[in-house]
Amino acid sequence: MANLKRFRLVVVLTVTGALLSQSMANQGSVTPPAPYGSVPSPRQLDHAKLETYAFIHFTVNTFTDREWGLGNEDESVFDPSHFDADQIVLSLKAAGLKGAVLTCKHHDGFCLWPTATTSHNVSKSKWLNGKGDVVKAISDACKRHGLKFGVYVSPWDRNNAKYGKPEYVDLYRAQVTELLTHYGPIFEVWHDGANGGTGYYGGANENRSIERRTYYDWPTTWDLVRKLQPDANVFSDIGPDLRWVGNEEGHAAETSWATYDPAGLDHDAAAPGYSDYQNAPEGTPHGKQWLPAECDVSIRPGWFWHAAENGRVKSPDELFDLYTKSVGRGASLILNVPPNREGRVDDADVKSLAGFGEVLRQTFRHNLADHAHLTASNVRGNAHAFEARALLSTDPKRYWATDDAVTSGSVEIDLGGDKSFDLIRLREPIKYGQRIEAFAMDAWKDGAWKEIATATTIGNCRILKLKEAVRTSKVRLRVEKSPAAILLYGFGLYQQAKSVG
Ligand code: FUL
Repeated sequence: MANLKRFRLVVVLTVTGALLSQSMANQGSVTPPAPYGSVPSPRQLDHAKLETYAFIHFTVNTFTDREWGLGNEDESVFDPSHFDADQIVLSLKAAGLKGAVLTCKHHDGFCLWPTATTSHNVSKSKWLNGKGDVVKAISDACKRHGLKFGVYVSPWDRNNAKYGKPEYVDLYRAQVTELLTHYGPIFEVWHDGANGGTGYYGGANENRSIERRTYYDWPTTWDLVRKLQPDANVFSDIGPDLRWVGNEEGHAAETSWATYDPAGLDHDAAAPGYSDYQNAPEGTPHGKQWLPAECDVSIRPGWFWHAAENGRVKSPDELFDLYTKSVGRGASLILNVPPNREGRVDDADVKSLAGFGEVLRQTFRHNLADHAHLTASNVRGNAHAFEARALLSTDPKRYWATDDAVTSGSVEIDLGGDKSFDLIRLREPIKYGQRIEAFAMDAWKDGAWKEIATATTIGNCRILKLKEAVRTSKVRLRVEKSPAAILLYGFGLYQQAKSVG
């Protein structure tokens, strides 16, 4: 009798235990993975969701046909004949760009807003009899059309008499303060690295070099940005939120880490305009600082509008190619679109932007793997929450994950019939850091697996462009190297849409 009771107890306990662990697994109460290494701040995480946004280069250079103004331009030269902020912003929106960063002040020192810091500004121009404010017009149009707004404010000022003296740094901060307090939420503050040289400097017409490491005392300016616009991401050669990718051609490196530990030119501390940017394209593998790359490029050869470049606007296919080499390598893309002398975006640029937007929308509209059946070599705690199917999720909160001890593995994706694709996309939920160092894709061909692509990093987004379209009923993702558990989502197979025109 006693034995029978014990037997019953064991059966009850075992069954309850099994049910409990099954329901735990189903509810996903298996320990979630711990973050790995350096992770993004909440503001960096938000920024990573944007992927593409615009640059707007517009100032006296538009009217003088220069790339770098000298600083001696008469304010009256700034006189757009049909300025239309809505037309500008809507042309960006058609390309799917999520924000716009305006050159509020370029190196020539002319301010596109009626600043109190210098008379070299838009209020002294002929445009709208000096009553206009380009910063207000563009930021308001961005609000109207649902784009974020950001400011480029050049530290180098070839007009200002104080440039090179300590007082100029206070004046620069006063300009930053005006821009960050009068125009609503700012998503990005752009500090370029061009620093010092010849200029007008209030009539001195001389060469002024500055001590790049110390002159601007950048940490104080960044503290000011944090105080005035805590959600804004600060861009410079070395961050603190976004790093320059090291070229102005709009692409990140094949291997691209969001982590980056910048060094100065003499192995000392780095500063904007004083960094050894050799490693900026790749970043620092498993580095200490989360500092993702931003890829800057212009839709035309120059940053500013030049009539001579009207026939050299990048096509939708060229823009899509840059997209796969920037966003598709885990970075963000800031695409410059310079308004012309009318104060509008030229027809050719408008057409190309719309074409690019259309290619993007059509290409990623339909994931050919959406209804696939997925089987993984390992699922974290066998939990529903981390199952193979979560690889298809488009929400970073749901992802396929392996057990902590499992740092390589594969997922078979049965497409349930033949599908043709030439693009493969996948993502790491970067909230938990960037991990993957090597992975490959196979396709089922004539009864065996055949490798169709290999790559290194993934990060926020990886897009693999195949040399030619692959037609198959089954693909396999193989993660070959990761320093910690594998976490992936956003897997998709796509066929690049044809651009019209
Ligand atoms: C650089 C500047 O010198 C160029 O004129 C342009 O504004 C580019 C985006 O940044 O530092």
